[in-house]
Amino acid sequence: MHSIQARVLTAAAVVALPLALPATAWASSTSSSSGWTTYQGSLDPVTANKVTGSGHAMIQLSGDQAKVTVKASGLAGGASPHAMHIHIDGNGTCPKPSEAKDHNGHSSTNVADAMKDYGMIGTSLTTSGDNSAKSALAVKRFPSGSSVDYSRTMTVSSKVADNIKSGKAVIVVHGVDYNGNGKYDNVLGASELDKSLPAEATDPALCGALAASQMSSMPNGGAATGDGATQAQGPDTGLVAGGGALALLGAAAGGYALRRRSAGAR
Ligand SMILES: [Cu+2]
Repeated sequence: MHSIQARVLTAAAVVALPLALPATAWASSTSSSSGWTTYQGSLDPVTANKVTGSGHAMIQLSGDQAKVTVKASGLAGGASPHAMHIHIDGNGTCPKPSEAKDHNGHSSTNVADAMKDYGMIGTSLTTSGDNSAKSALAVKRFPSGSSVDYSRTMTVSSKVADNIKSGKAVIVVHGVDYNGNGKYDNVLGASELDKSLPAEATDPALCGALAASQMSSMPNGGAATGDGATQAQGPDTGLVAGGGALALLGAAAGGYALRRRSAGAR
């Protein structure tokens, strides 16, 4: 009898607790009841790839609509395009420095090395047009230069939406300058996904897992209100010859994930 009473009292206390929350907490939690839920994550450098930049990503999700904001700085400069994706179906984590491997005599992390952490490409964060994995490396439709200021509202697959909601979605910005010479070259050898490309062009630079957030704006006050991409189109960088081949990255990455899965990863 005593324990039942205690349980009832406890239940009553739990019910009463939310009522004690300040009005501001109610206001921010209504963002989900109005249909939009916000997910955020800081983008941290993949230090194994000699990256020192950083950034922040936010996705506001309602059904299959995603308002995506990515801000980053300190990336490989010049005209280097930076492929960016929402990765899914991995562990929802970023590669640790200890996971670096030898590539062409240099300790670094490539896309395949990090696959178990952040999974395969679910959405390509292109500036225009198709945003599926088919556009994984559509270099003309990604931000370029040392900083990124990206905002686009897009449709995502239900699989991607589910990954975002379950904390398995990871934002990855690619393209590194391992040897600091201002361009993508073969210091790390060829890309494991496409031998016609330098690994520097496809290796992960920044990475961040998304988590549900009560804040519906970016930390620096840069609220994501714009529709469409704000990032100017990057110039032709000479990687375009690999454009068709680059598009294969999605298929190659997907194939890699499938092999992992059939190998008993689940
Ligand atoms: Cu990616």
